[in-house]
Amino acid sequence: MATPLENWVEESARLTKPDRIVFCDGSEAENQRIIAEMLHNGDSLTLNERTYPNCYLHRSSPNDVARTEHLTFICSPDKEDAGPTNNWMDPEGAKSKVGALLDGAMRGRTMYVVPYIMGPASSPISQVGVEITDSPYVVASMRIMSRMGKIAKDRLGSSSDFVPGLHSIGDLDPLRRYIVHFPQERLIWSVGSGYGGNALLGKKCFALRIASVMAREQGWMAEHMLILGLESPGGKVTYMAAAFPSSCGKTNLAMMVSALENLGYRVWTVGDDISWMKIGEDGYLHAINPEAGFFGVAPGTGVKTNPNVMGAITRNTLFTNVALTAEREPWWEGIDGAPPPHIINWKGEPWDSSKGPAAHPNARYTVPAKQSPSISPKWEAPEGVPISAFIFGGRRSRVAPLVYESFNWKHGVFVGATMASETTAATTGDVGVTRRDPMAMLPFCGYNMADYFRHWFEMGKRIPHPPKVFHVNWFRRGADGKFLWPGYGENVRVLKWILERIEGHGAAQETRIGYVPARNGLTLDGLHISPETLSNLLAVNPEDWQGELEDTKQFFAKFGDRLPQELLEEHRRLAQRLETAVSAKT
Ligand code: SAT
Ligand code: MN
Repeated sequence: MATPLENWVEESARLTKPDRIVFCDGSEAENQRIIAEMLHNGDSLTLNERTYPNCYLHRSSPNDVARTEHLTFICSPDKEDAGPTNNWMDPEGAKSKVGALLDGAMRGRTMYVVPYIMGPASSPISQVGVEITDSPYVVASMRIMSRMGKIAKDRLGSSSDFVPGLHSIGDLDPLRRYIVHFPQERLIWSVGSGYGGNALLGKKCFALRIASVMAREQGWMAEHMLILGLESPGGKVTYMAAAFPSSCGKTNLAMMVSALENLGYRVWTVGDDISWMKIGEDGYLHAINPEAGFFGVAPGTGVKTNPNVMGAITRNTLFTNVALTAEREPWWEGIDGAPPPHIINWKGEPWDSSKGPAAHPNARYTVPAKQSPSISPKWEAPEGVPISAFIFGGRRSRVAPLVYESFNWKHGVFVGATMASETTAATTGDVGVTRRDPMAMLPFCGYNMADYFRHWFEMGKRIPHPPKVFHVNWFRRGADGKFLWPGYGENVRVLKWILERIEGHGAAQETRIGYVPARNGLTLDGLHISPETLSNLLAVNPEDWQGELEDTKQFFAKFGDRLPQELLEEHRRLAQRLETAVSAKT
């Protein structure tokens, strides 16, 4: 009898009509064939074999360089279940509309069947997915980003317990591009894009949108969070998970070289983008990183900002839309040093600075996680790592202080639900516009976010030792428009304070919005920062927060009656605290 996987492959082949079908085993020999196919297609090339062994540059179509949120849909039978923050199509309508684009889409092409595990192969928290794709670049990327091939096929056996994802690059025309999710069937269809989160279906589509639905049903959490371990003097490691929107420094924070290494503080990387968490027998939330690689933003990455990744990406790495030097090495803005002569830009054209950036602002590297010198010895622990803190954050030029701690879990959920950030190049659209992005999940929650907030409150009741909840902002600017905080490796000073708060001895000062570090709360040895800058960094300006209150009120109103009352209560409490602050001043 045919297995559920075989049936689905046959059904997909009947629809997309490929010339041939290849079942991927994940072997090195197969990888070489896939790479040969990429090179043959003419959109990829081999990098300097001496300095960048087994590294390749892939150039995407210039109209296909980032996730396209406006073309991403949640197809639940009831529109209300997708909620006001998601695009919705009814499942049947989506099947016929997107089905028509997939019909015959693989004619003349090879269909690759890519079984993969999200999470360590032996972890009970891990899940199996299968992606069908006609893009060899996607196959090569999935091999880095997940445990792909035989290992996944073996775990699946003849079971129907996998998330199917059908992907075709179609004709790459944005007018015929759709990324659609069927949460009820746990099915993903994607057509018309070969880029990142649109095409590597294990990542945002499965590990966040579909998994968030599964997590709510089954009592766990699928979050857009990095996972790091902070080692303190004596060798104890405390794990924290942090949610920032795309391209706000999750990878750099997770892989940081600590500025306080001489004091015994060091950061270990468990994951840089996604966290799946279940309540462990010890009463803590245990997190695994479902991914096996990092799909990080290249521009701005250099020896100063992320030395660990710079050491990792010199081998077995796939670069996308970076520039190329005459030495056939990858290049981008923010990599160390002045641009060498004769650069070829991300579109493959000779470059000079009059032509805009040489690398696309959303250019990426795809690198196996295990190549990072900072990788945690626990990164593949089947039971995951116990999480002591959640850290929310975003890019805010104003308003949000460097760090603050919420009063309790309920307030912490409010802090996450009211998060906002200035938009980046990770998604198409305007850059630098402040938007509400609750828990950094706005583009990634597979169901109504009102229900998602409810799920957070429910989890809070069920976790015996819930993480403490913090908010950080590395991006606050002074009156001169310059960043107030140096960021990168110096961020460990904030992590150290968070650790001390977890342990119950960090010096803090209560403000209207939560606790901020007391005057001498942050360890600032070796950092030149004036007392005035520090007080600007930590300032809570009641007038600014009045504006936040108004904005979050409007945001919450979108959800109508479905919004948990707890959020409105927290909103009222904050309003009251701010009112006393404003009237005390006048
Ligand atoms: O393109 S991805 O969605 O994988 C990257 C990101 O937006 O975080
Ligand atoms: Mn992300």
